Amino acid sequence: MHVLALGEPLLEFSSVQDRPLDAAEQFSVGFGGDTSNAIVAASRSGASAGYITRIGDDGFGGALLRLWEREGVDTTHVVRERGGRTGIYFISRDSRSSSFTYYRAGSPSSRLSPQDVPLSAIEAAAALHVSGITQAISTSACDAAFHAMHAARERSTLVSYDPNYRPTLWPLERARAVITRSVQLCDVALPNIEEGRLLSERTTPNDILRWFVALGPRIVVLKMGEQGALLWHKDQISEIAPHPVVPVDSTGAGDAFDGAFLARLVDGDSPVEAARYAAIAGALTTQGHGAVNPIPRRDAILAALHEDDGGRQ
Ligand code: KDG
Repeated sequence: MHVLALGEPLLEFSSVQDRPLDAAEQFSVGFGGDTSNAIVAASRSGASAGYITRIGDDGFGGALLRLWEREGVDTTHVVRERGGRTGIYFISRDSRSSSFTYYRAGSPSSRLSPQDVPLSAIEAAAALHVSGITQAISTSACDAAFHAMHAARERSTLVSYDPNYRPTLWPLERARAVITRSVQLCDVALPNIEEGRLLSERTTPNDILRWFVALGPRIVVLKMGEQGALLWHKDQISEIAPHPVVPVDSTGAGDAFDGAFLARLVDGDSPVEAARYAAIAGALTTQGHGAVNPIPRRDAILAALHEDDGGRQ
């Protein structure tokens, strides 16, 4: 396996109209869960990918299993809990922003624990991807994430970490403590600028980037949406230009960036090449509704990269 991820997948119900949740009438059904989104993106970019999680034996768990099977994501380490109710979330939006409402308390993934972490699979993987959302949903899931990161470090498997700070899931002070420790443990940190601002209490992109760099990862990518990204590697900061798009829905764009970045990195791209590729994956993910459907495949990303390069060979 090139890339393994651990976390909570969710079924996604996205309001078809621009309305608050109490007035929404129709939803389109999709898939979400940041680490699941990332692993699908890695697989669509050609990585052999696997997922570690717990889901229910309900219909939503079945739908997720079929998603991963269709996407070629290995499910050997997916546990189906008898009687478990897989977590779901709703996206409602007004003309300017969207908001997430979760129904995930007591979900099977909130019972993830260190016993669910497959040490031999982590040893065999090139990279392990985890996120702050998993650490926020329960103490045992937080323990599982740390156990997996420590195990990966001890086995020289690259550790990738996205803070994905969600204010509705945990208080900022606890999030900051857990995220700081996790960034210290990872090789690749993939924060976005909004959470970076809150966590670091700094304002400029360079200062935010440097706050993460000071915690010790080998590579930091600060994702800045329509502004592109800043990459830090080997004492150098590189500006990654945005791929020009008019966003329709940015759900899952950062996760797609993560998965695409890892897929290219473990395949031998330099961090700059991987980040340029991943910025396009993230941008193209904003071109449709929902987290998973619009995640682009490798060919589409390479075609857009070629265009950005002015069609040069
Ligand atoms: O990044 C998109 C995710 O936020 C979405 O898929 C749902 O994982 C999710 C979460 O917990 O917010």
